[in-house]
Amino acid sequence: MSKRINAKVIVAGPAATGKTCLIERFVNNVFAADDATHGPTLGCDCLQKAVFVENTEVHLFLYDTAGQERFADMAASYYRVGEVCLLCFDMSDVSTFDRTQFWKKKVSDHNPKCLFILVGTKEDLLSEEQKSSLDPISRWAEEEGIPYFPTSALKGGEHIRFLFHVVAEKCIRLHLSTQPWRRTPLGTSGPRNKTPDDPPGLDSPCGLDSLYPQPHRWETSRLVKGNTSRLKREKQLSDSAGLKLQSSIGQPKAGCCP
Ligand SMILES: Nc1nc2c(ncn2[C@@H]2O[C@H](COP(=O)(O)OP(=O)(O)O)[C@@H](O)[C@H]2O)c(=O)[nH]1
Ligand SMILES: [Mg+2]
Repeated sequence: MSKRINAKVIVAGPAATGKTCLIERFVNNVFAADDATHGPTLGCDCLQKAVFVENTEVHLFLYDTAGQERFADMAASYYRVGEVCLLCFDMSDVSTFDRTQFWKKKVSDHNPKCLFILVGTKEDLLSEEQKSSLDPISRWAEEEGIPYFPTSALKGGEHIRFLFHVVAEKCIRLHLSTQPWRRTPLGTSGPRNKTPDDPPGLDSPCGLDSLYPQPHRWETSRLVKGNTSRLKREKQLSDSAGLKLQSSIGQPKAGCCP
């Protein structure tokens, strides 16, 4: 029987770094900027998508915050409930990386336990030479023990799927650490008995060792090509999971928080 967990993810960083486009690419597999109505995020939006990691259904609630620093405190109620924070910066404008420190501090002040993942956006705009000029950022992330993912919402693809897979794994680990009795005993096909104190980066390039040996399944009909019954199943799941939830400013709405 599959297990289900709800996980809350804050997406933060300066305005126009591509936070909304990143989320929309993951949730709906579209490039949001192609939509003529796309504009700056006001307050905080929430989108949900479920991801399967082995036999666990992880419902990711993605809080898409506004990037203007003067609005930072309006999203405080989201910072408090977030388990993981994606700190976004625009790889084509390195000054946005410096400003992620403001958002990191803001989230940490409200939620000292929140885990961070650094996300570089708009990688498609960089030449190979420009990409290597960002090596100090990778080194900073490594020194801080923060996983780092370069992405492009324009191109989409595996990088973004892998990023959210890692987010889901991280959330599973957090849930296991708060509910240790749920761990599967050693020797079964379930998760390995890792402890929450395991240092990151033991056997994974992204700084996280995988809880599960099997690849994930994605809960959306768009991303899956396969036989009809599987597609039907995926469609049913995406109908219930891929919906865009209410936008709200300041306070999380009932439907937006698991
Ligand atoms: N080339 C490129 N442009 C992007 C990408 N993601 C976002 N953008 C551009 O950046 C603008 C701001 O993106 P948005 O997601 O609204 O930023 P947010 O304020 O951080 O939510 C969009 O209108 C796009 O023009 C990307 O992956 N590649
Ligand atoms: Mg936005």
